[in-house]
Amino acid sequence: MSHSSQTIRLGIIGAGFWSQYQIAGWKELSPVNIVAICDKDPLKAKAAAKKHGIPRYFTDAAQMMDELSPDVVDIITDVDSHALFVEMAAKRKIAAISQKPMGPDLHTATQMVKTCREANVPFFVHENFRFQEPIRQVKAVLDQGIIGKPFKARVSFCSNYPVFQNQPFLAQLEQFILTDIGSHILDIIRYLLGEAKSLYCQTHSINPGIKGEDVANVFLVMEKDVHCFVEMSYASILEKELFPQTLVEIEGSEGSLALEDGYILRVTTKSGTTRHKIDFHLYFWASAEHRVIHASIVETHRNILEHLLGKKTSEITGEDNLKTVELFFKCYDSAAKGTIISLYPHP
Ligand code: 89V
Repeated sequence: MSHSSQTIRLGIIGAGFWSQYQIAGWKELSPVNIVAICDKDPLKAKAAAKKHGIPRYFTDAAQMMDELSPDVVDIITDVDSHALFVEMAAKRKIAAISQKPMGPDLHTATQMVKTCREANVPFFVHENFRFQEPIRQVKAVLDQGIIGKPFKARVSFCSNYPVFQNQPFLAQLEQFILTDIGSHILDIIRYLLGEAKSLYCQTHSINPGIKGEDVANVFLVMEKDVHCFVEMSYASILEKELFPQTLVEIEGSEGSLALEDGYILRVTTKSGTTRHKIDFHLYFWASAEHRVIHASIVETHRNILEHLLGKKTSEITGEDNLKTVELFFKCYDSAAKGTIISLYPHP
């Protein structure tokens, strides 16, 4: 599919909490025309169309695809419906973007990637954390070789933020923190440090009001021999609530770096330490508490758009994201069995 001189015609599936921000994010990018929105609830679909100036609304995604043949659909729905909509799009040769996590299990996610590969249809997962400006800047320091060869890392996302208020379905998930936040954090680790060769994971269920686990601690050994400790929690009552910050510390042969509270990037070498505060765009539609994530939505969309316009391969294709999906489902296997899981080498 080549759209080099065209506008990309986009259909939105889902008018829930995140949809409003993803629509706003798409509207920041000029060659995109949102042609319709679909939600099974007609009132929600109609209200979202009115709010965002979208010309058509539907309650049936197949009907939307058949009537309007969008170039791409952005599937912003609960995890259990992702495969259905991706398959619906692939059958019609429409490119698809799935919200994370890609699928409810590794087998389904693998099938989704296969379906799109066989239909020769571009498929992306809306994995936005790696596009956060602070994470991009950590990667730039690593790529410049300032701290030498990394050998140890610690990545932390620990909070007591009431995430269930905006997204009540999260409280009903049997597998919660590794699919919801692990999908982001383990993807950041792959982005910064490459693939893992083994992992060990333990989980806790602390909040009695939710079905799944809300704490996960993971120890990864990376193919490049970095030892990486990852802690994720929505049960952490800390002195300072850090949501939605991801903290990172990486030690290398020539120095160390840290992404600290307040988006401060510290770099230390034998010549000393520098610290600077990382700035990122504050969009008018972003909420104050999610602003780092909301800014990253635009960069996520830009990356997908460049792929659709034939400019470069996206970082977040389904093929790539399947490696992240494999990591968080293997974490569940490790926690259930209490054993270290070896991962296959990746090409
Ligand atoms: O992006 C997300 O996964 C969101 C949040 C960071 C709030 O958990 O659900």
